Amino acid sequence: MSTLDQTTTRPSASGTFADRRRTITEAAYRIRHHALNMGAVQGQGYVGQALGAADIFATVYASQLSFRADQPDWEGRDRFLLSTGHYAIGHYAALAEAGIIPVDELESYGSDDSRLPMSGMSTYTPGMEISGGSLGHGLSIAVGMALGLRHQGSNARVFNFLSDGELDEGSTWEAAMGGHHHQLGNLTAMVDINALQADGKTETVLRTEPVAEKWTAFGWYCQRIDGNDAGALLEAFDNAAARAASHGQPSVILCDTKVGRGVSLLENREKAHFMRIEEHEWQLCREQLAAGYEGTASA
Ligand SMILES: Cc1ncc(C[n+]2csc(CCOP(=O)(O)OP(=O)(O)O)c2C)c(N)n1
Ligand SMILES: [Mg+2]
Repeated sequence: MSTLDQTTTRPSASGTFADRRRTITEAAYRIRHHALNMGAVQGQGYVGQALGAADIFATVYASQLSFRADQPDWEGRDRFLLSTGHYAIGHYAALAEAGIIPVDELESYGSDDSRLPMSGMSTYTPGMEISGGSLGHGLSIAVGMALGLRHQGSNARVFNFLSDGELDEGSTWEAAMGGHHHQLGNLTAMVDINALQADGKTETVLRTEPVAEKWTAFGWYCQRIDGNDAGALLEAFDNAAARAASHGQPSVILCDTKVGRGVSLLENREKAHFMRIEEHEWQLCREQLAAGYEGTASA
């Protein structure tokens, strides 16, 4: 939040690259920390995805998105669409980090009557643009929104977060064609390639590689990066914005990430899609996260 001005919270592109990267690294740490605390309340959840994608969420909210924390439905906002409803735990943590929902509310994640259900719902949560639990629909909605905003003469941008499992869905590729056909420079997709799905490794469920070549063939400006590297993320999102301005072309950023990133106990879990974590393990997770972060910060 520190880089955002108070009225219209378009993140500042000023400051050195190192400063901007540090802001993202710090936000990503807090997002991971929040996600562990949220998971601990239920003893389970999609914690691995939140840890894996924290750097992506942090980069988008701290360096790209224009929004008003106290007015989440402000018309001029950039739209962040969470296609993967089950990643909501990570998104809620990012919304709290951005000041859109209170940090104290995070502990209600997954509880009855909470505004933070386990799968993201637009009707429940401020800042949640769509209900993305039925996978493979986010990009189609994003294309429609980007088109609609352009028709309205709005400068707002649309960001769509997808998972590698969603590349199995034909609707994703129909939407990709639409984004190219309409030359939607106001649209940026990011794909969390964690090589995992509910039924096992992505390569064993449906071989989608070579992914970059596919997006390029579909007419998108495609970059593939280490999605757990804040510097690489920042550079890729900045490149995407510049490309949109110069070419009016939709962008996709393919982010290779590691499930459970930052907590070695969870990075090596065999069943990682939906994690059950024993009561005594949560504190160890927090300690491992903090130790890794302090190691990075002092490096
Ligand atoms: C249309 C649809 N089909 C199936 C499911 C059931 N489902 C929920 S999560 C998931 C895995 C999708 O892959 P991915 O998001 O890459 O999994 P992760 O990386 O989170 O393990 C599936 C198949 C669903 N929610 N929607
Ligand atoms: Mg996956």
